[in-house]
This record gives sequence, structure tokens and C-alpha cells, in this order.
Amino acid sequence: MQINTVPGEKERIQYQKNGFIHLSHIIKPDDLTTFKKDLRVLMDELEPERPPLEERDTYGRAFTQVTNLWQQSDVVRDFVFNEGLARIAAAIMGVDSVRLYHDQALFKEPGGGPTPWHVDQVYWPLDTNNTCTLWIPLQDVPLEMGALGFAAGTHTKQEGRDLLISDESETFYSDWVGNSGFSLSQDAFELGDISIHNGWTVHFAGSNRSAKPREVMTIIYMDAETRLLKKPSDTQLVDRDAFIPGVKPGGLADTHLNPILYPGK
Ligand SMILES: O=C(O)CCC(=O)C(=O)O
Repeated sequence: MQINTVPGEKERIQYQKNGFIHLSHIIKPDDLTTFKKDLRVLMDELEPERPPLEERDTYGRAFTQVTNLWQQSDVVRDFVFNEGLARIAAAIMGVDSVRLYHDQALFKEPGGGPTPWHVDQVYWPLDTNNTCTLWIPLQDVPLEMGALGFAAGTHTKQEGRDLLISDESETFYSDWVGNSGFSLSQDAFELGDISIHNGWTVHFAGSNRSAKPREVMTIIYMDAETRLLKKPSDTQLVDRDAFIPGVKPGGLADTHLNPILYPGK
């Protein structure tokens, strides 16, 4: 998969100001359609058996989530380790070099519920603000299929930073964002578009009111110099054990699960 676009200064400044950016026509649609077929086969093997939608809680209705798929398949490994995508992450954050934190597939089935307003980094034991997620839809995502939406500028604020994804985070952030004058952005995605958001940006996704699954692959990067927080929370220690195993608080996040993806070797 050949990625030729590198965000410039204008995009970097926009990202730094808003905490997110939508980039159009980054990946060739054919590459994504081929990847989607392989990922679907893998997800069918790995997806946990799940109760019907109406019996799940809010988080469970939002999506099916499987992490670090790159360890399961060479096709996914090639996708996640793509240097062009990692170069976009480095350029938009304005850092020299990025590592993998982890990947995850997020599939929102037809009828799947909204993804509550939340911030990602509450889960991450990372002592840096230079983290970002590339959100890569594997088909067009019109608004009614559950496009991602962001509250611009919230990545610099401290409010609600202890709230995990839940009905509580939804209530808190929808009130706060609604009453504090942040501008909201929720755009449809064409196949080939991606968005990038900072780990502290407040965001959500709508429910999937279409008849098709909304299949999305995400790659989460961090500045290659990232260290673990000196005092991670219990929740963050769960992520540490899964994604940066064995590293002590304060240590460099550089296990075999966190290769430097840009610059490549
Ligand atoms: O895809 C979704 O529904 C939510 C994605 C999200 O919150 C994220 O990637 O941080």
C-alpha cells in the first residue's frame, strides 16, 4: 500500500489547534476494499460470541473491538506497519519519530448504538500529549452509519479526564461541550479518507442506522520518546499490561509491541 501524502504546516497547525483533522483521499479505495475482505475473515475468527444488541450495555452496543490484530496476520501487520501512515502521524504531531501503541478494529453493526462522548487517553498510561489515532473507514461512512465527531479544542482542557467510556461520560461531555461553546465537527467519510485525533480530544460516534456494518481500522501512535506515567491509574495499568507489558512506571514505552514505525529501517 503506497501512501504519498504528507500533511504540511497548514494541516499540522489545524490539528494542533483543534485536536483532530479529517484528511481526504489518503488511501486508494481498492487497497482498502482488499484489506477489508482479509480483516473480515480474521474478525469472524476472533470476534467473541456476543449476546444480542438489546442485552448489552452502552459500551457493548457501540462496537465490537479487537486489538493488536497485527500479531494475528501478516496482512494486518503490513497495513499497521505502513511507513506512509506512520509518517502522517509523525508529521501531524510534529515529532521526529513514532511508535505503535496498538491497533484496533472497531466494527459497528447495523443497529449498533452511539459511541458515547469520551477521551481515549484516560485509559493510556502514557506520559505525553503526543499520541494520536488514525481512524480508517473500510467503506464510505455517511453520517447515519456512525461517523466520528469531535469537539474542537477540547484536547487542551482538563474537564472530565477521569471518566471512562460510559453513560456518565456521555452525559458529562454532551452537557459540557454543548454549554461551553466548542464547535462540533462530524463529517461523512468517503472510502480513502481518514481522520486523526489526539488522545485527549473529546469525541463520539453516532449510531449505525444503516443496514450495513460500519467497519473501521484504527492505528494508535505515540511519540517514540514516550515514557510511562510515574503513577498510572489501575485502569491505565490494565492497558500497560496489554500494550506495553513489563515496563515500569517512568520507563520508556519500547517493548516488542511498540516498534518504531517511522522512520522505517
Ligand atoms: O469508531 C468508533 O465508534 C469510536 C472510535 C473512537 O472513539 C476512537 O477511535 O478513539
